[in-house]
Amino acid sequence: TTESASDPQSAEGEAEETAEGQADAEHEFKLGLITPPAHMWHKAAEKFKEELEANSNGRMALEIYPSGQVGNENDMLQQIESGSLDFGFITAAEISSREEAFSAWFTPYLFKTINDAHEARESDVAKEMLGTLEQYGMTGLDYLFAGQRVLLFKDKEVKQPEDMEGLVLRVTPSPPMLEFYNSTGTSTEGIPLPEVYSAVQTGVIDGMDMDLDATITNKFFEVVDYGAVTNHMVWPSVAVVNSNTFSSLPEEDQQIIEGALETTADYAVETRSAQEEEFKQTLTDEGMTIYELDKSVFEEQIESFDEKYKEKDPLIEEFITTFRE
Ligand code: 3HB
Repeated sequence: TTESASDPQSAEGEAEETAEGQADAEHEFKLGLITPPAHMWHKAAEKFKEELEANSNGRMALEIYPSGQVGNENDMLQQIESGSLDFGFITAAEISSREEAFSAWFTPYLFKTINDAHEARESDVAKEMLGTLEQYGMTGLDYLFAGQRVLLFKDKEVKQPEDMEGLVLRVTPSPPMLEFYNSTGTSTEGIPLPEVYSAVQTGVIDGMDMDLDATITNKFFEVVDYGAVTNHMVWPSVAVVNSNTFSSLPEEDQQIIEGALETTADYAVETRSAQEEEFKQTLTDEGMTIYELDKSVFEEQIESFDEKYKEKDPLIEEFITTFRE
């Protein structure tokens, strides 16, 4: 028994080791994220914690703050910049509002699967993007994928972009995502995840850009009837850390962090890609009509996105040119 018996973790298998590790830890880091505990990214955060604490023999400890407990993503970025929060798993969508290069990840239909995107994260161009965050006092360490984007509609089975005319669609507040929808002629509202449920319930929006994991973990199936599995964009979060926190660690500890994140990223993509069919079935069982929508219906939007975004930033151009088949 340890003095940290009140720690909820101590009820679990390796609790003693973890609790002791925490008591003795040289570094006690905090990590924030917007998603609730059932979401893939929270499971990934737990994996990161486990790896970090085990591989450092308890010298490093991590406390996780899910569900936007320490603020929305913009707040978390500010806290990471100032150093009051050490780590964040922040959506690339949020980061694209600050650093345009990250928009490249939202190039429509650039990747067939999240495994392809997971591989692309190892490319020089993806790493250069992470490097752009240094100017904000943040070090971008890795990318974690939580599936691809789909479309949910309250009461209309949308089969083509024209069917969205006159609808108000929720989009994550991110310039490239808004650009894609605006090019369909749809009206968009940028609404952060925690506010989406009531927006659709009260009829402020008629549908939303979402992913299957968040559809389930936020219970959107209670308030929408149709789900078009478009898989039109991948959905990365970026693992970021305050630059001073990271660079002041000895090389060996930096490598432990990087290694723990690498294992976490692999775990996330494997787990998530294996859940695709199960998630569609869950939503069907919850009474939704789930259907596939082919890439071909968005041909015009794809072309106009590539054209517009390649001109914005050399990293975006390189990214699109490298990965567009
Ligand atoms: C979102 O749609 O804004 C969102 C979805 C996620 C995780 C975080 C944000 O799966």
